[in-house]
Amino acid sequence: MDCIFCKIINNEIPSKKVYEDDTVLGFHDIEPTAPVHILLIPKEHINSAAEINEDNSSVISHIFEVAAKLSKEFSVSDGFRIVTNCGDKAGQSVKHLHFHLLGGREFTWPAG
Ligand code: DGP
Repeated sequence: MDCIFCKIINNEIPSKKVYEDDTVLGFHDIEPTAPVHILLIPKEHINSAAEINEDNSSVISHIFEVAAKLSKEFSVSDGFRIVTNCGDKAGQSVKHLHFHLLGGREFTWPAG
């Protein structure tokens, strides 16, 4: 499968990793939109949030545990946003489930 994030997981493409364990990888986004912009991905290839199900969902809670830990490490725990774009209409450009952990600036709501 020609997936850029699977290649990052397999070290075929370099990335600036900030977290790694058996099931989750965290690395800096190549096009940051905030002072802290980390991508958290399951190592298992899941196309998007639309494909989370009872067989693969345990990694999602783990990703949120990692996000909370990283928010403290990167000193943004007092205000951060976690975003997953799902599908073309929502602007998902990489078809491997990922959560943007954004912090270090003010955020408006509702998001555009
Ligand atoms: P989305 O638009 O929600 O699918 O977000 C995809 C993000 O992935 C986007 O913010 C840019 C980032 N990205 C794409 N290719 C690479 C890459 O090769 N390395 C890194 N670190 N980030 C990437």
